[in-house]
Amino acid sequence: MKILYLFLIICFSSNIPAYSQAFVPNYDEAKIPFYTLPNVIAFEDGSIITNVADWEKRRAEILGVFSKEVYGTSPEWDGEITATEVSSVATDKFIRKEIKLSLHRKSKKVDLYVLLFLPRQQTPAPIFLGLNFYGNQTLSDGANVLVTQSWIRDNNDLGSENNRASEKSRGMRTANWPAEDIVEKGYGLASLYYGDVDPDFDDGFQNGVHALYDQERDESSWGSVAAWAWGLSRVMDYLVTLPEVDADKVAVLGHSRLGKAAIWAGATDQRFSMIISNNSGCGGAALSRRRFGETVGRINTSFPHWFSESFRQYNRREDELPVDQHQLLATLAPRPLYIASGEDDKWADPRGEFLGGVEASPVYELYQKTGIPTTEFPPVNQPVMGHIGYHIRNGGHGLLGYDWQQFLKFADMHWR
Ligand code: GTR
Repeated sequence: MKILYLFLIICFSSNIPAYSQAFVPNYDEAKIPFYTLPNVIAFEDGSIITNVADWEKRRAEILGVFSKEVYGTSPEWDGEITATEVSSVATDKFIRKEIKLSLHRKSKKVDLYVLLFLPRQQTPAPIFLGLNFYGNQTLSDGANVLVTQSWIRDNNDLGSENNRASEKSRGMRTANWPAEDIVEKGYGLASLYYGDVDPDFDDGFQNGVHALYDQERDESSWGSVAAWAWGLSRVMDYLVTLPEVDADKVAVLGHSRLGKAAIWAGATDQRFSMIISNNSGCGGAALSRRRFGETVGRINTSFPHWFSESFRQYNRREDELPVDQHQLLATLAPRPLYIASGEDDKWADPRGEFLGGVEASPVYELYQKTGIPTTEFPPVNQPVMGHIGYHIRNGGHGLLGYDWQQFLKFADMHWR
């Protein structure tokens, strides 16, 4: 009792929420609490779904629940987008363009800068579209790729200070975004800085694309993950207008928090015909009820701006969630979905990410597609690929060359 009292005093006096002080992540499979997942192919009343038409009704209900209780509801886009070419460079292998997309709504405007690599040998080209963490300038050595002017996290290695990016970061993420390998395989790559869409700090939703809308918020309003996903849809609005792009083959992908955004983008926008989640963890591909590594309570405490306020009622109450993440993955069916984990990325719960895919698979089967072709957790560096693909590679949290090689294989398998 004395100890508890002391602990509370420390929490109050240091202004740190008791949750983060008390939180100890579980990394032991044997200590996962017993849980029961909502049946992915059942209606809320328990009746089993046996056909696609019923599933699609259920799908709409499930998305409604995720909007209301998890990510928050994003507004319909009713503004206008203008595109201005900032630069264009052609090599014998690819064309690299940077385009400013200005989103106009009422008297407001937000600019998104999209970096686009298009292969020369393939028109129209299938495209991988993903948000990046540190600005377009990190994806290319090209001197004319703009250094982002948006708010950015400080990072010594990349030379960002006082929340501003610097020249030092130019080209420093090309290993994570291997544009040359991608175009060589006949695919295009489109990327934009996620902070252009919504700066990643708790700003009361005053800036980024949230600011395009009136700020009357309630507990189900869109958080940042939903805003990032919404931004991806605005880029899609633009990509579909380009003759060089095969709009039926646009894969949306993301790493980590941006993997969560990629999944939500795929769920809310059917124009994305492939979805790739890299190390997306809690609020992404991992089952929340497992409470392995990062948990709902922890993520809502560390990042209160990522999800809707209503998601917080499930802090430490995962069993009360009306949905779990396998149901979100199921809403992506029958589109190919790839889930990638890192062996040492325990925080993101690799096995929970795999199980998310396994538990989504019955819905793929309703469409006569194989989801993940095995229920056995595969060994490290041995990908499995059905209509849902999965790998766990060695190494930790990151978007690596190995991951891209599998994404390219998966795209070849489904699109060639
Ligand atoms: C972590 C967070 C994860 C993951 C990661 C990232 O701090 O707890 O959910 O999203 O950040 O985005 O790199």
